Amino acid sequence: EEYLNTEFIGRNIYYFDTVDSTNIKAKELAMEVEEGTVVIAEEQTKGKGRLGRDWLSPKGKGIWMSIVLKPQLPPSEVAKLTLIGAAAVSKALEEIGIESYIKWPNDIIVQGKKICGILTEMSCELNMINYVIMGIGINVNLENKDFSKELVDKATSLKEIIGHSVDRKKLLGAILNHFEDLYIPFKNAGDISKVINISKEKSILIGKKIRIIQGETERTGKALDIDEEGRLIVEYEDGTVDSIFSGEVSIRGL
Ligand code: BT5
Repeated sequence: EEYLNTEFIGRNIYYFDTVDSTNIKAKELAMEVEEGTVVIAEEQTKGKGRLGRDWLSPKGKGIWMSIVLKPQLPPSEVAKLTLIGAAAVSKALEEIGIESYIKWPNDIIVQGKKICGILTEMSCELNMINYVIMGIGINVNLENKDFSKELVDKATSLKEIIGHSVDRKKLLGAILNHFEDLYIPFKNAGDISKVINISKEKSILIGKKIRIIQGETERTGKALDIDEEGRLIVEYEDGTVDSIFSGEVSIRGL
């Protein structure tokens, strides 16, 4: 509260000690709560990543939260919300002195390791969004021992980076403040110009050789840019250039 400067993002907070997933809880509440409501938990027992993957969410060590959004827009606009979330997290980290990179579309990377992931889910009807649940998971005070063997080399936390614990409330406030700041122009006027600037400035992909997985197909190419719609522009190995809306992207060789 004391860190929040927003009009409506995070003005209504549902706080849980333990939940299966804040995205699931937020979905249950979505139709009856106002826009900007945040569901947050100390621990998730079934934290979700994309495509059915798990998200490690140990008790008291992270920010595991979901924001309920109700933009009156067609579902085709929803991919942009993930970029807004990533930009807001990256800006908030900057505020506490942490340099981060955005791995389009939904990861935040610090010192080459994943520190935050975003899972955006939506419900729509008649080609309009009913609600969007934007799930954000940030590794704040996890220690090396909290990560599984397979995660320890590819994930990190703020505590690992800085060497001491970080105030989760302060960071949460900063994220929500930045989020609202970037979300309002989008909701009111479809304007994501600021978000695109941040996405490009902090992009870890632009200029790199990447692997793009979309459903069954996997291709390699080079990430050239992020366009004004938030799409990643890719040059494939055969020289053709395409822009992609979403997908699974990994940096080749990593
Ligand atoms: C994501 O999926 O990165 C989206 C994660 C979203 C988590 C938040 S927490 C609040 C809200 N409620 C939920 O239930 N979810 C959201 P994806 O790009 O598919 O990455 C998932 C992969 O990241 C896993 O397969 C692991 O390899 C790795 N991973 C799992 N837990 C991690 C962690 N705590 N930190 C870093 N990497 C992790």
